[in-house]
Amino acid sequence: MSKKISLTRYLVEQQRMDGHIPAQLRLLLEVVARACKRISLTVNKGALGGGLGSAETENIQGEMQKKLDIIANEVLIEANEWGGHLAAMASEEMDGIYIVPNRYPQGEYLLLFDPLDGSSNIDVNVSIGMIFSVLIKPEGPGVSAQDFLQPGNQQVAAGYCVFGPQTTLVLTVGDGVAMFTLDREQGSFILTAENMHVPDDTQEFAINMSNMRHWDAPVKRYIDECLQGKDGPRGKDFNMRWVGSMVADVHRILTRGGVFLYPWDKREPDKPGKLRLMYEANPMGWLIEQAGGAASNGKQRILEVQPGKLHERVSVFLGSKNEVQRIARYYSEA
Ligand code: AHM
Ligand code: MG
Repeated sequence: MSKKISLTRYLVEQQRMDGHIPAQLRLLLEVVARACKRISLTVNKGALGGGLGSAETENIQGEMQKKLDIIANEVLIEANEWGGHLAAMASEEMDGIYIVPNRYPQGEYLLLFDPLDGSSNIDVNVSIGMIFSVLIKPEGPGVSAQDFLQPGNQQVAAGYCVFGPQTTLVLTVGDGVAMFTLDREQGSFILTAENMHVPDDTQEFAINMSNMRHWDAPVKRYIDECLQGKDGPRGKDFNMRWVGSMVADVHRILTRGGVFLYPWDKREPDKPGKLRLMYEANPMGWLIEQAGGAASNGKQRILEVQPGKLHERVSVFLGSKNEVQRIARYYSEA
């Protein structure tokens, strides 16, 4: 790329292009990016920044919270509550919604986030990230958790930030997927890839294999065929990668293709899956679709799943289109 394009310039140009994004949405995305820079600094300091270790508290999902889960959540709320662009926020780390306090103007957007994705990787210096999704508050007075319960196809912006060897922000406003890399000397995100594309085919899958005995038949069939490689029905060898941070696994897939699976399993049969629909699967699903891939729960497009509650869970199959379609076919044949 000959001249450097900052995130600010990219968003201003998006705003100018046929009013592609409204000014308030541009502000929102800039504020989210600024919060990501702050979280990135804390992540980079590691043990020196007081961000490692357990907070000794549990979130609504019954998961132990790490100090960094709570720090990142606070950074995102503080950064976003005063700008006048939001009506309310929802997070993996908060039971209910956070309504913008009365002392600040209320905007028309709703922001959802997983402030720190891949929490089990924080203390071992492996890539982690944050994921976000933006919806428009339905018309009417006040704001309630009900206002958030919109399917993913209603998102107006979505993205994630990976805190890895590089800090990388990836986003969509419904016009393809763009990637920005944090230039630490300048303190700004610089455009480093546009129109990211997930190849239709792949020879790489990502799944937590230790859960194999708990999977249902279609997932067992799909992975079994991958493992048979050249000698099996697929006629080609597959490679496996599993970072254990969805952001890092999805980032790899957006960069070079692949398929990511977090299926329903028998460990918790009453839950539709481990990952959360509204602030993990929906934003990632939309990004992958915007890059030409597919995202399904095995039975329907993730973006068409109607959420029944804020912290709803879902099975996730996303990435290279032909693999995701194959898994969906195995479900329909089962
Ligand atoms: P988190 O948001 O609490 O970090 O949990 C979600 C993470 C995903 O990033 C990742 O894909 C998955 O959980 C890893 O699960 P497992 O521990 O089964 O490997
Ligand atoms: Mg997560």
